[in-house]
Amino acid sequence: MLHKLNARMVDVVDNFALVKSQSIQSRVVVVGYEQCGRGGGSEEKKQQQNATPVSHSDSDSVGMGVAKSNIGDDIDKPSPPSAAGGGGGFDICLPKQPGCVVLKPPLLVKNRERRLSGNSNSNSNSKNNSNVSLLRPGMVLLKGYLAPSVQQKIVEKCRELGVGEGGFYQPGYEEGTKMRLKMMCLGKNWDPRTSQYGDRRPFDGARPPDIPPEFHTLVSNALRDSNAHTPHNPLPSISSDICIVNFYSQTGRLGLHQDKDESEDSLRRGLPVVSFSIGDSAHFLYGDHRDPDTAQKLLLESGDVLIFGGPARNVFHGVTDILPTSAPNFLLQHTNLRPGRLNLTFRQY
Ligand SMILES: O=C(O)CCC(=O)C(=O)O
Repeated sequence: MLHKLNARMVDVVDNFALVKSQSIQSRVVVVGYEQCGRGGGSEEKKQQQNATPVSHSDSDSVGMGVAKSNIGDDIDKPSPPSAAGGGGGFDICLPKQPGCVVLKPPLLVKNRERRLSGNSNSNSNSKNNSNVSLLRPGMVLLKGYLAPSVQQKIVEKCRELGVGEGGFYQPGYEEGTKMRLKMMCLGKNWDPRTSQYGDRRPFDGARPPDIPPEFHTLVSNALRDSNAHTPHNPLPSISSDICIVNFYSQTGRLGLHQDKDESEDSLRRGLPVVSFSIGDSAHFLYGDHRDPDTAQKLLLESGDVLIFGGPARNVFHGVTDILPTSAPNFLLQHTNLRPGRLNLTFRQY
């Protein structure tokens, strides 16, 4: 489809270097940095909302007691688990539009996106430690920790693994009801029907893909940087052998639950869960009880890393809603990530 170039677009196109072009039959469609993909964007996001959790009074999240095993309204109608698309899994990215040309943003736009993501160096996960909040003992938020290029690589890797064997599928509970997200396990499989870890997925026998080595580095760097801000109460490091990757569409959610299917030793030692948020923002609840009314509410945005371990290891947590069109433009531009949110939680069994 030929897009009309408005005055802003002309300006944008004037300033951008063409990095990739596709000639489709006799016509080329040029789509500017702001417009290819989902549009909308996060430039207007109010970052200060996030630093301080506010008290929560939503009533539309029903808690779950044992790790993700009680049914809340984070579920869809009954049906067996299914990997979308035969042997392959659900594709978290949309097909590229024919003729859609990805343009390099000018320095001004790049710098603004880096500022929004709290990073000055897009080649590392973060060099900027100023956006660290201790939410409660053992629970640390690294705001905008993952640099844009890192977020992009994570999406690309998850997409690649997600469409293959052991990739994204829609999980369901024992009762046959489905969770309101797509899931892929790396390292070990977590089975929502039994709340247990195993080497293969019971419903199709697939082995979970390995955790990519670069993900391990990100996790240990995040823990190191988090501990630098809490030197008197450092969290133990982990050698993560499980990563649960969730993809929430814009109607996705996950009820309040505890992560307590890891080994007794891991739980006893308070080995932290390290969680990466990418794509659309989400409202995240956490608290001491499976009660949304007393839980604290936090906005998790693309690039945020949340860590909970030590005294916070058993915190109840969940996702009440996904904020539509809140993903950063750079990410949509470069990955064509579907509307929704990608979340990776790393744990050690
Ligand atoms: O999506 C999130 O931020 C939380 C995910 C989560 O709680 C889980 O996978 O156990």
